[in-house]
Amino acid sequence: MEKRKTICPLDCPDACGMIATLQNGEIVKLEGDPEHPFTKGFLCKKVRTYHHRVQSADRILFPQRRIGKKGEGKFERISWDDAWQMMVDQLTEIKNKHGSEAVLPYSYAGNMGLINLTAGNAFFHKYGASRLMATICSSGAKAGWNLHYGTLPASPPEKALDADLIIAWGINIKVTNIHFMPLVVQARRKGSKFVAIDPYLNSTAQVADQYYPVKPGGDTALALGILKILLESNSVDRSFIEKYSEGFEQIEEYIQNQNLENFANHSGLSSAQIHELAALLTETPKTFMRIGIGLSRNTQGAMSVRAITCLAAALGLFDGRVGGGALLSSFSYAGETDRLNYPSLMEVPTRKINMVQLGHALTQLQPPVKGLFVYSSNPVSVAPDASQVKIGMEREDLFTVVHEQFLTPTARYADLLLPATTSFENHDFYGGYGHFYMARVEPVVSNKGESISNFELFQTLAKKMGFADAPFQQSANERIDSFIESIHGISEEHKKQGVKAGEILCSDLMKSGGDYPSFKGRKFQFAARPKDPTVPRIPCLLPLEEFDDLNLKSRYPLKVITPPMIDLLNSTFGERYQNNNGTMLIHPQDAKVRDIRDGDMAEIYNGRGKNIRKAVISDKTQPGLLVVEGIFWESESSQMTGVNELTSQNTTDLGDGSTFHEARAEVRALK
Ligand SMILES: Nc1nc2c(c(=O)[nH]1)N[C@H]1C(S)=C(S)[C@@H](COP(=O)(O)OP(=O)(O)OC[C@H]3O[C@@H](n4cnc5c(=O)[nH]c(N)nc54)[C@H](O)[C@@H]3O)O[C@H]1N2
Ligand SMILES: Nc1nc2c(c(=O)[nH]1)N[C@H]1C(S)=C(S)[C@@H](COP(=O)(O)OP(=O)(O)OC[C@H]3O[C@@H](n4cnc5c(=O)[nH]c(N)nc54)[C@H](O)[C@@H]3O)O[C@H]1N2
Ligand SMILES: [Mo]
Repeated sequence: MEKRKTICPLDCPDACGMIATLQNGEIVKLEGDPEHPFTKGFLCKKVRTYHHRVQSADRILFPQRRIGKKGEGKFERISWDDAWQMMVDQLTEIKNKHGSEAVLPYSYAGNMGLINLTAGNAFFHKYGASRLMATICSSGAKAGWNLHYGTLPASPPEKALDADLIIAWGINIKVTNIHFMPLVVQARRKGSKFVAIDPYLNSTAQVADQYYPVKPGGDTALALGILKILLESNSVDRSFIEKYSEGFEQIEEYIQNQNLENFANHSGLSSAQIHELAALLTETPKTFMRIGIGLSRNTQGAMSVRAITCLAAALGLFDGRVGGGALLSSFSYAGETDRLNYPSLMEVPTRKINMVQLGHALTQLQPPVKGLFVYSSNPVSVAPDASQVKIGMEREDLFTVVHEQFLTPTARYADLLLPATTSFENHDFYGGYGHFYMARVEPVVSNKGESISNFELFQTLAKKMGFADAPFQQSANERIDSFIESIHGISEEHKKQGVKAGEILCSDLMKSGGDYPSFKGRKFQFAARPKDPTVPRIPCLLPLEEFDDLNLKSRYPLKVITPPMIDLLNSTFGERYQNNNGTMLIHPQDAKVRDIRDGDMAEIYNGRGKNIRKAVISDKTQPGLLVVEGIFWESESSQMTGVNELTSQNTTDLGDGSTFHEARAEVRALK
């Protein structure tokens, strides 16, 4: 039996090395690649059976045209020739009648392969479409981190092996970054402590030595509270601060004028707990912070990342010490993204539309969106304020193309539904955002049915539209080669010789990751210089838009966070759990006053919509906080509601990011 190496395409920090075993041209087994230096031979449960997804009878295998109502999911098969003609006709007509900006491409990270991830950008630049701001995931967190730390590589996760204290701060490692867990296990064998800071006792916090139930949005207060204690006990790292940073005195001045009780109140922890954490950090110079994106998904989320990053720097964790550091995203390589996106094809800069505000874009925006082109994303399920998204998707005057593998809730609204390959059928190049490794892949199996990759879709469509520019003549491999040449992090030798498929490269940037002394003259900026002068230069306490809104609080007293569920990857694999509503964690006190019993079906609702879930009564969550895990597909049993009916189109304080963990709601049992 033949074995071929590939990389998991899913949007996850681990970007696992995989080995596919083939029999008669089909994948019969998927295993972790033991030679992958970070993921070292094991796969998560959901991906171990990914080949069933590749071969599934439910895959979309042919182009189809809608014959039912939008959302109903009724289609008839058409030929690719008819599909191309329909796209060319509609794109031409929309451009002539409404201007090219009336078309909105909507894509995200269903497939993290760089070539397919960015495949539509050249095409839509040439066409002159509106530009989608890729903000749904980490743009708030990254904006916060970059403001103080700069766009430099972060600490490699492997540093945690030598740490005496590892902190999982707003990240559910056992669910969303499982290959970091073996590092934690090994460090603990050598005596390291493991601490989790999270609003609920998630599966990672359950195995921690100590758990701190911070309020959602309370991390800025917590980090600054710790810093206040460190300052008072003279435990900050003055040597790092003097040599490798600027502006610390501004934070110092702010903190001196605040009292610890206030920080404690805003963090949801007691002063004693903050003292305990400060003491632990003071005693443990080898501290590694694994910071999650979760804590940034609120309207002061970039601020939380800012405060934690500044705390890490004040402790000197970026001085290159063994076992010390902090990792949000690895930023492990940088290449010329123009070689993927070709912005030069855009004749005039077109309008930008925030993907977090798709609901607004489809229902309110002027001039209106008339054509929506969705690929590698399932916005009906994943975008916030889903009831608005659906109202928009139902518009009869909106022409919607969806390029998909499965009949997702979004695909049901397509006028034209196109079959997409899986990553196993593609050429591509992958990096990881939780480590420093990269790899190139070749197809493992041939295209199923009449499916085509994102890359082939847009290259062909460009030709059908008469776009003759050079980028549209490239093959996938030519584009990969061109991008590889530009990557900082790939050795000159590799650039010259080329990168072979299946080979796993380590970024050169790993050596300097998290180590300011090696960043030659760059200084950590405690007092940042945000472009927007209304943004504070230092991390400080500011109210949250929805949680701290008193009017909303009186109507919707409960806070809601919506973190990932272990067996789903965002909404991918939703097809495996149809008619499963998922659960809602509710604290016993909140359940009691609402007469909700364990196992009841409950309706969580607010002014935007509702979601029906099975109640799990548990003190793993705090009083006043509902934890709603997982983006299950809208289904009959959930009365066609999804978790994102509850979430808002509000954005983060910086980076225009999503605020999935800041909604207010009320809940009642469905009896
Ligand atoms: N199994 C699985 N793995 C995944 C995903 C998935 O859906 N399923 N999604 C992938 C993607 S796209 C991403 S971006 C990553 C995201 O992975 P993470 O970086 O882990 O981010 P989140 O999952 O949003 O949230 C992580 C934790 O943050 C907590 N949290 C929420 N609000 C706050 C807060 O204000 N403060 C603190 N301290 N904690 C808070 C949540 O309770 C949750 O436990 O995971 C990837 N991996
Ligand atoms: N409530 C709530 N909502 C969230 C989050 C949350 O924590 N809570 N997390 C948010 C985050 S972090 C993210 S990153 C977004 C993710 O949002 P999306 O990027 O939309 O992620 P998925 O839900 O995984 O949907 C990806 C779709 O792409 C399809 N696909 C996969 N590969 C390909 C391909 O090569 N070509 C094409 N055409 N299609 C392909 C898959 O079948 C799948 O349906 O969701 C966000 N939404
Ligand atoms: Mo994400």
